[in-house]
Amino acid sequence: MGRSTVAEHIREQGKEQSSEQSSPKSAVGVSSERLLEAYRLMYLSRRTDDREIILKHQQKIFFQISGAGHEALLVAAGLTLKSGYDWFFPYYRDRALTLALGVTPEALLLQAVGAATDPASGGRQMPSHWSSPEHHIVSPSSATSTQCLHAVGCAEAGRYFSRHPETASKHEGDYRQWRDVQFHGNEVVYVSLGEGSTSQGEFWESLNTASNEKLPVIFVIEDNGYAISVPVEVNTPGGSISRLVHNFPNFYFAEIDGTDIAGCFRAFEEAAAHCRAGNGPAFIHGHVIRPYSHSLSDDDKLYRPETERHADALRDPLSKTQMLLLREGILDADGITRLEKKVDEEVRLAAEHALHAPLPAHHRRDILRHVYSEHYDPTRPELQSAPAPSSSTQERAHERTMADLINACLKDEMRRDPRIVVFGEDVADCSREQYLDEGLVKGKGGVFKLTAGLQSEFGSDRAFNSPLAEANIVGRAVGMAVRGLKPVVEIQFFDYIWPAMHQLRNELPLMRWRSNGTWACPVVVRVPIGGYLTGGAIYHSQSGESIFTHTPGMRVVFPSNALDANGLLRTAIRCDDPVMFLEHKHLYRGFWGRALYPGPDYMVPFGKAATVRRGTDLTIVTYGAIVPRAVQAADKAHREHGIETEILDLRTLNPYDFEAIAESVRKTSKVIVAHEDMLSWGYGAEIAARISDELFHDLDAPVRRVASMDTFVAYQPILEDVILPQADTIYDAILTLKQF
Ligand SMILES: Cc1ncc(C[n+]2csc(CCOP(=O)(O)OP(=O)(O)O)c2C)c(N)n1
Ligand SMILES: [Mg+2]
Repeated sequence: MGRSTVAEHIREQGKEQSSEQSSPKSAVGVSSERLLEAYRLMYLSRRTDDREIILKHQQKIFFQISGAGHEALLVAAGLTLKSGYDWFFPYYRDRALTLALGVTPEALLLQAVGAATDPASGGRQMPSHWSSPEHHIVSPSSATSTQCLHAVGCAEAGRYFSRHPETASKHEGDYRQWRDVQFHGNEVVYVSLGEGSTSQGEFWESLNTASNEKLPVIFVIEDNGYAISVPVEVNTPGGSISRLVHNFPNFYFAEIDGTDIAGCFRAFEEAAAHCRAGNGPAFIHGHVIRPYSHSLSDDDKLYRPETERHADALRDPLSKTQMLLLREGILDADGITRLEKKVDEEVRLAAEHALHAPLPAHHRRDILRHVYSEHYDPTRPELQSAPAPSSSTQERAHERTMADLINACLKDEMRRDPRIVVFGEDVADCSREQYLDEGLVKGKGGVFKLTAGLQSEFGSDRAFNSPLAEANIVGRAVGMAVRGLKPVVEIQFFDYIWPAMHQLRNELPLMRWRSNGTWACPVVVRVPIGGYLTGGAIYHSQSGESIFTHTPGMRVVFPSNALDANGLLRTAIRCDDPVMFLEHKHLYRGFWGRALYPGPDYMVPFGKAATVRRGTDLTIVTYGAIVPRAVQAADKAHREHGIETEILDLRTLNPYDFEAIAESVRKTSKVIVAHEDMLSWGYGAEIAARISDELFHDLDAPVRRVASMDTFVAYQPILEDVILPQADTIYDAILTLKQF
């Protein structure tokens, strides 16, 4: 085939990938067709960036960050890996990757203008936040490195479905109904980040698990020498991330010139072969350039001298690849001009379409769409079922604790739904399975034993220990849930939830909204919370639920008794949203609120308060461990003063039952909002504000709050007693309020 005929052939083929096997290799070991296609995509990527830059200067788009200088590495990745088969967690420089996978320039520009028809986010995310279910590109956040753990979880899910293919089938009546599970035994997962972002702990946490589990993840480090203005040696000791990681077992490693297209193809082919063969993960460290500033909000002349920028320009992958085409005789100057003109026109048309695209509707209803699932409504009253205790007299003879009934619910649901996986710190019975098999040990099953027996019954594929790293737990769960698994993970103590905060605030609850409903990760995060432990002290007694009720997209559940815990956990597991399931440690094994096992299908809907005590004089709105204390206080106030107190147990904090609150307040005209967490900026502040706002005319007294002091929980019990609200604190509040 002559030069221009090759070019025409490629142009005819559009984005179609050429068959590497059947085409003769050029001198650099890559076929002419593939090199030509690579150049077309690289040029397309650069021109799309350039077009966005013009549009930004014209104020027709609102942000721009380019992929310039990274194109060779990314086109090689996109043409080597399989679109819609492998999985992709790219970062913002990966424009060329997405184009190579088949995303159109128009789709990218639709995001830049924030169009309603932006397929990645419907105008919700900045440009360069790629997402496309069709191409298996999963919606990212802007946070550097959180995607690494998602990639790991995604690879684990692929392996799980390959080992248990029967679990992929749909199931009516729970979140599975809306999950199309796809998997291939030899799929790989791509994840990329900049060299600066390798400083983040979550990157290292992801290497840890990928290595340990021999997962087919290709980590791509796009090393352009700078993180905004911070040079590589500030982020990376010694300046080479390759040197730092090379002791991780099971990896394929390649450190390459990421501006040399042929070398990039070789590295990705070898990496993919290593991963597909099940040998473990791969790590490709590509040295690239950043010819433009970090973004259009940055000016690199402020921190990079002309000499350095000039040296970079000499390595521009576009000119290098163009030279290669000429040198190899694949295309002559005219051919290049023709190809580039065609791409220019394609980009011009794409921009024109994008600029005429409809803008998103900005009604409240539309804006709130996809904060939560539209499929499964966990507040449906029909979910409330009657408990169906066993008819055996032996079973009926003893009521079970909250700990027992949470454990029972986990077992029931794992029997019912083979997609549930449970992991966290110490949750397995015994990681060294042989000790269990040989009957040498009984097994642990959680520091509070809530997951006892799960590994023994369901196997180590479904109940296992995580490393001691909370972000690792939640981040992997996100990646698994995106693929259709149902992770029910445990954070050992609420006090240690903070390392996972990025995942819990910026990833898990946002996936559905930021992708405009195309991706979701309905994970359940179980967390022991709260004090009254006499000796728990600062780091085993904290509350802090309002931080999560202040996070859109996250359901927050806080049961006060065994039966509710059982029914609410079942709803949490079956529903289609992320749920923070808060379990008060002091209620786990107390005598308060024990119940008979209600059967394997007992459910309690979210957003429905329980009236724990009826009364006409005043209302207490509360939840969790304050419920029994409020009952104690109310009983005393009745005994001693004849006061009739109504107590509402909210049971779920988001959503919460304002109707029940309003109904009670209309009856009593006096209300106390009581909780264990600190007073200031606590959960009660919002409830109190809303009551004052919406029920002002029904009130005969100011809304009162009872809560802990604005400090942490001390070790010495006499200090803890003063810091946390007690039954007597509530009793005093009842008497004071009654005087109005
Ligand atoms: C967790 C987090 N911290 C800070 C930022 C702000 N930020 C965005 S990009 C960036 C630099 C990233 O550098 P690098 O990883 O080298 O990627 P590059 O931009 O050079 O491709 C920073 C600090 C962020 N997005 N996320
Ligand atoms: Mg960088």
